[in-house]
Amino acid sequence: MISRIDLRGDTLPEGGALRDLLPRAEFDVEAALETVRPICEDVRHRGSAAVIEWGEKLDGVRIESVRVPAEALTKALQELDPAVRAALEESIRRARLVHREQRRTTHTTQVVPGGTVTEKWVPVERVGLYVPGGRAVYPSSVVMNVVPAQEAGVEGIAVSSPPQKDFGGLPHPTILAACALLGVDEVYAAGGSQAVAMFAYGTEDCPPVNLVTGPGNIYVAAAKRLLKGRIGIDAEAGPTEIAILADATADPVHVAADLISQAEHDPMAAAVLVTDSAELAAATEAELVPQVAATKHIKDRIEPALAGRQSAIVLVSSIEDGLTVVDAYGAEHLEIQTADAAAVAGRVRNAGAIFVGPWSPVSLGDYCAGSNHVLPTGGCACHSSGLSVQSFLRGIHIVDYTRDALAEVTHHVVNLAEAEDLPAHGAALKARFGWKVPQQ
Ligand code: HSO
Ligand code: ZN
Repeated sequence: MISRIDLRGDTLPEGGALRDLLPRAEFDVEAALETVRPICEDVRHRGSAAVIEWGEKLDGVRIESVRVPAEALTKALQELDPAVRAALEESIRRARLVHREQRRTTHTTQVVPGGTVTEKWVPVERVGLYVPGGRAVYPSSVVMNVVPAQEAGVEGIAVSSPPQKDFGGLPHPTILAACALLGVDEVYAAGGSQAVAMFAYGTEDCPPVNLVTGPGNIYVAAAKRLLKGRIGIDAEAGPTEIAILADATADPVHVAADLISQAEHDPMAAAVLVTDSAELAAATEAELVPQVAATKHIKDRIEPALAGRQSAIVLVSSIEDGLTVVDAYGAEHLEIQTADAAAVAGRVRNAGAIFVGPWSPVSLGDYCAGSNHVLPTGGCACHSSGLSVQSFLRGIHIVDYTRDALAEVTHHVVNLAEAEDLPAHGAALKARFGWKVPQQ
């Protein structure tokens, strides 16, 4: 059901060579560019009519209007199951606690007497938050996108999610209810690349945005890549990944359940166990059989995800080597289920989010830990972070020098400008001092 990679024995290869030994699916965004280019162009030129037509073709439902009417949001909230409402409210409350603390404060550095640089944090004016609605619907992703945007102080927040055949072409009602709970009233029934293009170019219904965030399928990722520059993007999210670094102290029942939990997302989802315990590896394999058999999405997602080349049990000689492996892999989610888990977690360099010990499963983080679940996939954790308040802010430097402070540094600027063969740069300072370099 899940393959094995045995890295015990010789010393581990370095960097790229190690990465090549580790399991990872192809996520060929480049190939999807050709598919999404005409769709984005069409939305650019024909606006909402194109969004509606592509929705009809790709989501199988024709809608009257792309903007979700306010009454639909109110109705969805009224009809929301009270238990789901309570859970969403708790998820929002916890996420706010964490994200509120990510706010940045304006900071002024006095570089020299009379010369200051202030860094001012300014929220992006208008953002488009994408919430997927294909294989599964993700009201939890509404929370994970909207809360950091709100805590950052973004004024214009628009959400888009694919129109659903079973709900008269509206996005899923739980998504609408989550928007209503969060006070977001600008919601669109658009999915895939047409939604990203709508946000980027704007239509008669949806003014253009500055930044698009949120997970999505390969077409959403391709549209983000295509339109990046015109809009800012958070990341090109690929299929979900869980890696678990575990030793003999881990419970195979938990390990198997957690691997399955993320395999449930997608046949391309990755589940990777890295362990120095052959016993735990064998026990987890054995445990996967009955647990997988009892799942709801066994054939379409869980079995293919676990059997795919992106998933494996990786055997290592020691937890030390395990740390090298998980760093090379750079998982979206990394669980540490070892003795002294907090200390081991403290040594991890590359991961989207780290879940410490037996009582912090990834599913907790997916919904109610307070952490964000929009995280870097595909190894991007070595250079990127998950969604946060910071994703919605820009730091602007404000430079303020007096005459004396400028005079004092002019010779340095002039010399550097000469060194770059850009004398007019130096002249811009000399012009202020009678075309001379002021005396030191
Ligand atoms: N594990 C997904 C998020 C999610 N799980 C939403 C359940 N719902 C990517 O972090
Ligand atoms: Zn999940």
